[in-house]
Amino acid sequence: MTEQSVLLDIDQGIAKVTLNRPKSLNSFNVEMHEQMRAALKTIRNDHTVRVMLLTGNGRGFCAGQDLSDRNVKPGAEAPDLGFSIETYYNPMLQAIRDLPMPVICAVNGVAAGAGANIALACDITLAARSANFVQAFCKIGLIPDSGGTWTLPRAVGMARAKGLALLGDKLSAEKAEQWGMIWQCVEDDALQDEAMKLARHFATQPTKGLAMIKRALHASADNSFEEQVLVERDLQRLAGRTDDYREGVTAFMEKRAPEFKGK
Ligand code: T3D
Repeated sequence: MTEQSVLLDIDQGIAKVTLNRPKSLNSFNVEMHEQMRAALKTIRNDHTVRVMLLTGNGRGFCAGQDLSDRNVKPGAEAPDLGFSIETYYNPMLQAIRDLPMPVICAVNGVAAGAGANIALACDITLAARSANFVQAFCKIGLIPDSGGTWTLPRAVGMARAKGLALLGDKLSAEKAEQWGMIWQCVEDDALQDEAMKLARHFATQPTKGLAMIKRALHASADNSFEEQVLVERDLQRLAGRTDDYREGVTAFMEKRAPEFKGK
């Protein structure tokens, strides 16, 4: 039996997704894209899931597109990379971004090309101290995709985004944390435990409220202050109708820990 390229394990509200093509540093071929799409759909439709945790198997997190899947021999017709982006990468990034729950990424090793930008598209990104981030696209004549040209300048500012994208140098996990590109750099042997600890925390939190926090922050990227406070009004109205809001206030008044159900 062939090994699955994407492993999905759902347990106690936590959906753990492991990229599993370690020999090619978990780079994406079509089969892996299809398995990732199916995993994201399962997570979206499973109402027991309250947090997703994404990581990689082996010494890398993800090296982006599997370059051995591209025929660039002399005389071969140029591949339509726009088709690949439109069919696979963009829907994957959009699906991750739109998940109505926190998405944690545990970057266990090198994150290159689309792999780097997938990590940056997650909500809370932890990275092992030995991991690094590489906007490798410029080294093969491409441009950063998977949302990188949007995410990077917003995360680190234009000067650093240009440096990373135009030079394609490795950025250490430590510097990525210092630059505000990721949430936290942790010791290698603590990464999976720390990520799971966070996942367990989120699995007990007011999931609908957290999903609305994501929506509000995403919306803020292109809104004026005046527009954004209207988004806040609308989402707060919805948040105020959740069972978890009721439980949060009741628990506070009764001086006890809340028991959120994600509803
Ligand atoms: O095509 C489209 O659909 C458009 C969309 C594009 C999205 C993209 O992601 S484009 C960018 C593609 N990715 C890259 O350009 C990164 C290529 N990889 C590297 O630059 C380096 O491998 C790393 C910096 C990631 C890691 O370097 P290092 O020295 O730690 O490892 P290595 O020795 O280079 O790689 C280890 C193995 O993984 C090696 O195989 P081998 O020799 O042991 O059999 C290497 O060939 C393989 N590997 C690494 N990256 C890829 C890959 N195989 C296929 N595709 C890869 N992207």
